[in-house]
Amino acid sequence: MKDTKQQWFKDAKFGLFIHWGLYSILAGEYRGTKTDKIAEWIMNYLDIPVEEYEKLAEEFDPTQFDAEFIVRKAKEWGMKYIVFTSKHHEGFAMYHSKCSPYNVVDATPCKRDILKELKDACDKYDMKLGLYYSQAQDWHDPDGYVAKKDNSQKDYRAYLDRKCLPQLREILTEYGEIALIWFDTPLGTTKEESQEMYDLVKSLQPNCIVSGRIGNGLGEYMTTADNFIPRLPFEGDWEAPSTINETWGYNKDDHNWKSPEELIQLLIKINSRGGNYLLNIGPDGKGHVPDECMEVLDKVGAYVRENEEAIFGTKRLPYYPYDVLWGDLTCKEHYLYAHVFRKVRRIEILNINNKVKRAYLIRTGEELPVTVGKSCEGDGFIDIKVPERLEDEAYYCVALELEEEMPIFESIKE
Ligand code: FHN
Repeated sequence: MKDTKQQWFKDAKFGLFIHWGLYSILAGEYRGTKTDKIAEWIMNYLDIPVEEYEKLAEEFDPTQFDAEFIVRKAKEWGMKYIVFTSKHHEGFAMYHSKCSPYNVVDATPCKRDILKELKDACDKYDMKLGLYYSQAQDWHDPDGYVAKKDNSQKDYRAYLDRKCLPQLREILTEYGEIALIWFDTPLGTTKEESQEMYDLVKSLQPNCIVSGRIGNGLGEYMTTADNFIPRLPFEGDWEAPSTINETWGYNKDDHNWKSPEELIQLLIKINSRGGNYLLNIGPDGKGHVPDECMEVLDKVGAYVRENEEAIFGTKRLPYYPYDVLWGDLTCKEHYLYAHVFRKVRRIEILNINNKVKRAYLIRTGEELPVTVGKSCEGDGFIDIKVPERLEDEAYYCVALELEEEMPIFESIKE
């Protein structure tokens, strides 16, 4: 079972992923050819030569990027941490790297250390900052791995010594406390090499969490596959990295935004199964986050803020033998939370054996009538009467204060 040993991560439940790099300038299209794949992979999928791709740096001038604005928004949306791409597979460092001139200060006209701006804003607003770092894939360094291509002539060790390990050292020594390093796509990295990276992180910042995708089973929490939710409550610390549309990096043609309702349901489903939801935004080349994306997140944030006690700090729900048709459940200590996603007149929780002290609508604190009993078949149930004025509403949450510490669910009898 994976254990980060960091209480903040176990409690966090909701985080913001930011994919931002030179690919954001291309926005899914290069010289008239569009990619129908994830936009940050455009260099790879469209076979853009390094000498051409790297020229994008000369255009990088993100006049609309405002780190404080993004951090304030993440706070407002109820998120507890941010993970930012310090270097994605393209190999471009979004901070002032001393070991590679291919970075946002030395190679661009803007000369802004984006990571520093973000870290300062996070410190100002008391937000945890984690850093994505593509450890194995580096499409700019001649010896970095490139997925889907021939890597047989690469001197991976030379790349590790020349770029990967020194850059990890930089991001962990030059920017204060880093909450976690989000490794990704280890490809051919050996167990010894992953261990070396792990040891380096821990020697520089012992409390910095190492993500699951360092590879070779060494991460301190499980990172699910992209947009993947385990079917059942999953033990240990884990996180589901997810997109709001269909891409991570900005693609001007991808308007397939999930609705606020879908995102709220996904968040609660992940939380009820014991995980954190790491939800991505992809600013454009100027640093602007698409308006539709912000609008969706504002609505998700309103639900999260209003019902924070039913999200932040919740624990994995004990195995529950069926899907609740009106919504979903989360729990912590003496509380069970009923997140109502459909219009209903009663909220029934079946196959449960707890005594309930009281039920209240989190939004207002108003107590609601609750009955606890046994069905004719002898199964325990809890039944809450929804006030008439709420019968035409959905997306609210009712808290149940229980006498016992955790909900006690019965398994379904034959
Ligand atoms: O290849 C990357 C992809 O671009 C993106 O960063 C995601 C985020 O989880 N990780 C990899 C694919 O799983």
